[in-house]
Amino acid sequence: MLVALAGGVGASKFLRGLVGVWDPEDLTVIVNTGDDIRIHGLYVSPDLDSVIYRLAGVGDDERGWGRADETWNVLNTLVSLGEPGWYGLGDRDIAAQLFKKRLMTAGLSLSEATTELCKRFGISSTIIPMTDDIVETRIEVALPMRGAEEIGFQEYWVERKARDRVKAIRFRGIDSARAAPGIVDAIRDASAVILCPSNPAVSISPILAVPLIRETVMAARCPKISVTPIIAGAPVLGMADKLLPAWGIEVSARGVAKLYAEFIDYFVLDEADAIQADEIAALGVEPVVARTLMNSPSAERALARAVVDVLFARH
Ligand code: FO1
Repeated sequence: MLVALAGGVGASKFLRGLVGVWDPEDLTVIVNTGDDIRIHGLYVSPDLDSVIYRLAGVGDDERGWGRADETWNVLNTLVSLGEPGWYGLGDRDIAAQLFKKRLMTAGLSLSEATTELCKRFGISSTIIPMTDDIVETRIEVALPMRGAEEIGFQEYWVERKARDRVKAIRFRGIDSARAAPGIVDAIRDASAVILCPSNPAVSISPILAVPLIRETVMAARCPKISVTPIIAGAPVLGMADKLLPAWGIEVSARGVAKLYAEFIDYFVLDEADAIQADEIAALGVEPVVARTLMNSPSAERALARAVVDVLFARH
């Protein structure tokens, strides 16, 4: 069993590649929920949805998030009623949110509702939110004329387009968050753990900050590998460059490798950063140079193949 720790867009592309070269039923994906947002009376888990939609083959590849062939009638109507329109929930997406809301109102936990959603979408991998408890990624920003203020992650990322200077990142509720059912056993039984190419500060770190998940990953004896989300000093997707410095992490493959060096065995860096391989090796982590830009389904598969080869050809 492979276990992958995942954020949203980058992870979902890598995972689509992975299920092309690895038995999907032999894969458990643990997904960040710190980005979750309550809006229009719905509980939206963008990272979970990105993974589900992409693995189900219904994700939008151009935007990266949400569903393909989307229409926006519900959101436009809400806006005409004076409701906020900054968060782009399309009609098809809202249908899935309504289904999830019905399940959760009936008493299912987020992880149970996710299992049901995956079943309906025909996904054979196991997808588990990191916790069923509420954890919120909060960003302390310096706002013009208002000084320091803490805002929600989606407010920072989507509404304010990451334009504010980030002073701190906090995961509210993390200390008491319990790993969702199935996670600890999956990591204990894993033949390898993969850290997907996701934002280290707000996608992978919240997962590893759930106390029991961190403990179990650290104690797991299987090989652990991380795939860089940074190529040539810039995030492939998103705005990680705005968030990493708030944690004193250099925006580079080397910077991300350093963050995980304590527990990973391998770090996959891009060919463009091959020059950093020696420094990564000096951290006690084996560097693996590969093409990491996932600009086509075949590139996603090739990257996943490179990861699987490292994990199983060398052990
Ligand atoms: N990202 C945006 O940049 N703008 C949006 O309007 C937006 C809407 C949205 C709706 C559903 C969903 O599942 C994801 C959505 N995202 C949007 C992406 C998402 O909020 C972030 O990219 C992730 O949280 C970062 O991992």
